[in-house]
Amino acid sequence: MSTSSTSATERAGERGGPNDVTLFGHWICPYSVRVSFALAQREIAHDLVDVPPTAARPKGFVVPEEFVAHSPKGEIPLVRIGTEYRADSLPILEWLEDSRSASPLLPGDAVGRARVLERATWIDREVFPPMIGVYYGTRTDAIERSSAALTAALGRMGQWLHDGSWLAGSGPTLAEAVVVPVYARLEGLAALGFTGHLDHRVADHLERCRDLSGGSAVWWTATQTDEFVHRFERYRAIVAGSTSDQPDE
Ligand SMILES: N[C@@H](CCC(=O)N[C@@H](CS)C(=O)NCC(=O)O)C(=O)O
Repeated sequence: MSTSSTSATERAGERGGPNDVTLFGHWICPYSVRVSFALAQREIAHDLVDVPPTAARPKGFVVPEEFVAHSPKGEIPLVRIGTEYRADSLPILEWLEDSRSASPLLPGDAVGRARVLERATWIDREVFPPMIGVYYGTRTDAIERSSAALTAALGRMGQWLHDGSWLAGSGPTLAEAVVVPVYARLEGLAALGFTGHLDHRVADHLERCRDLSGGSAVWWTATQTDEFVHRFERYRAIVAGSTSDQPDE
């Protein structure tokens, strides 16, 4: 994903106004990528303040004071609109929907909205844990179990694509925002032990997502995939050489 940010002069609004939007995030964080996808897909001009996850911070990285002051758990993503802040990707995505009417990722009707949010939450609960299990896995059997669970979860998600091109409506929605970070790192996951084959509906959906403006804004380059893979290979090597099983974050 691009780490570029719009400059203050490109922003539609004045500092502190409703069009003054800043994302504190990082390309390697899948939760942050959900928000970047939504911002790009909806063409919401914003500043990006790069805050790598703790484990990915370069030596001497100084965490911005504004981030420390407003992120309740010290987690990315954090978004500021005007003078208000929100943390946690799913609440941020809903908040962005409520803050802007153009190019919505949530339907206007209550039933459609509930369906999108239910599916977005399902992906968060069922797809993300096995995905994280693949790259944080340090033992072959655990990685294989996570890989199988991720394949099964993506397969169940694929059933929503029986009747259409998108997960929860006639066009892309927040359900796509939530799953795109999984798709964008799939090659990296394969290098780290994900062996599943995608159902053809899911594979086609992945291609459609990549072609969206939001998708192309966050899709990983080969360099980003390599950095992700090397980071977790190093992590596995460290765990294999130590007595502790704990990640360093
Ligand atoms: N539930 C949160 C999870 C966010 C999260 O886990 N972010 C990680 C990075 S991917 C983080 O900031 N961890 C704290 C750290 O690295 O210090 C969300 O959906 O936004």
